[in-house]
Amino acid sequence: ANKRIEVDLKKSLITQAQLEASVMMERTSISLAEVLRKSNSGIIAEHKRRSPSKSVINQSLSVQDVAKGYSEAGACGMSVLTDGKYFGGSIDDLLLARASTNMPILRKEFIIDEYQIVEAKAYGADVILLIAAILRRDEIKTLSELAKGLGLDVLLEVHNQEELEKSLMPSLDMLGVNNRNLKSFEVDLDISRTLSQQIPDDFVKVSESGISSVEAIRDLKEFSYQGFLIGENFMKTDDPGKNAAEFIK
Ligand code: IGP
Repeated sequence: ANKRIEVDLKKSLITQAQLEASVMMERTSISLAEVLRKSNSGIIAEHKRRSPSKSVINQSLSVQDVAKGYSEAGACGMSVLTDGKYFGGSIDDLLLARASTNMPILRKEFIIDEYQIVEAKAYGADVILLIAAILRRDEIKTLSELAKGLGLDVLLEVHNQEELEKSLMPSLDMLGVNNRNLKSFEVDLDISRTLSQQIPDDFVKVSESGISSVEAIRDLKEFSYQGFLIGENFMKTDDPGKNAAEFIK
């Protein structure tokens, strides 16, 4: 289909037809948006080994143990980074997480091609991330409609008003405001506060990145956020599940 994805196809040695024949395609997805609407905590806990802004975060724990820890802590959902280049993840991490928890799982990836969405479903994801900064409006539409057709939830990530305005459409379930500037890596929770009024109420609002205290969450709830995506703060300890539990009780 798309030229940009040919490299990935060769690397994974699996065709879209093979993905579509996977037993996981029959699994009923769990809606993260629904879980967040009903939850008080709103915690989406991320598995993150390393990042461009903070090279090593946690290289020693298995994704299975992290998934079990987050599950036991009572998190609403789990985010699994499958990007290898910048975050040291892989598509197998998604499958291993799926085997270890019943929570809804978000595939955290730079999605630019339909193949990656079929792959997400075939490896057990319930939600995909689409990043407004790297996609045109027509691409967001095509990709989100494909995801909805597969029963997946869509989390659309924005960082400023322009990205938000170009992206709003009914095939999105959640609007994520990334507090981290993807170029400078600077974190500012004011970005969530400022953009909140401009997000229509039909979308579940998620605040992403740089959240490190219960107080910050309490404050963001005042701005009608119902989801809080936290990675580094949980992963930097040797018991991410225990750390997450502190945010949920
Ligand atoms: C988690 P933090 O600061 O809690 O580790 O952030 C998550 O928001 C972050 O990993 C993230 C991300 C992304 C990673 C948000 N959007 C897009 C890769 C791609």
